[in-house]
Amino acid sequence: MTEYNFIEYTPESYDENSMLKKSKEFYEFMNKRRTVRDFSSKPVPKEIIEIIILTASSSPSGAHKQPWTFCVVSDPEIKKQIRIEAEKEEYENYHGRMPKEWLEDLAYLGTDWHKPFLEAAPYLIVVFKKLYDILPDGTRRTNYYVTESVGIACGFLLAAIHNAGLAALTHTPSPMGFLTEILNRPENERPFLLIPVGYAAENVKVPGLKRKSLNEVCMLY
Ligand code: IYR
Repeated sequence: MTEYNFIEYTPESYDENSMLKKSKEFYEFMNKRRTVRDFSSKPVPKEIIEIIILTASSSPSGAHKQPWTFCVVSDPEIKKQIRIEAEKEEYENYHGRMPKEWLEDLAYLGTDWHKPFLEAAPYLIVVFKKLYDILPDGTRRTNYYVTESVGIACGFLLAAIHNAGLAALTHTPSPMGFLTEILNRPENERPFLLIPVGYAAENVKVPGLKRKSLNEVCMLY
């Protein structure tokens, strides 16, 4: 019979009042998170970023393959290269590649092809998804539910960034192939998200948006 390495696990448990209080507090805390596009250049200790990435990497994944690589870019030269290539693509997006409806949907965000945050933020976390693993002997081992897994890990990442009192932007320059080249990533990895991280700029402004109510997002059966 196969022996499995199952170990004891005791989840934290709380009485119902504490659960309610903790849940409300966590909701209120998470509901304060906003995407920002203006960053302070104030430095952030690298150790904080590393712990944030460990949190992201603690997220569940298909067959526990952890099919992600988080590239942390702080080198100003590499940030500049990324900005130049992202702006080239975004220029095309805003000048013909994005259909009218998309541009209309983005209008209230005030975005355009200029991406100064790619140099201003102290860190760019470039998340890659690993379609398969390459074993030391060169053979391929497939990964499962890669997009779902990396999406969940990015959710953990954004929550950890917010928990640290830092700000982030989930940026998706499109297409993102230039990130593979600039960061010299192997053939089994694909760029997934580009996340500038740092302190929000002083007096930063964000769009005045409303979130959907529980009734709009939740159906009870
Ligand atoms: N990638 C472009 C356009 C853009 C698309 C969506 I969907 C957004 O929520 C925001 C922007 C850009 O970064 O400007």
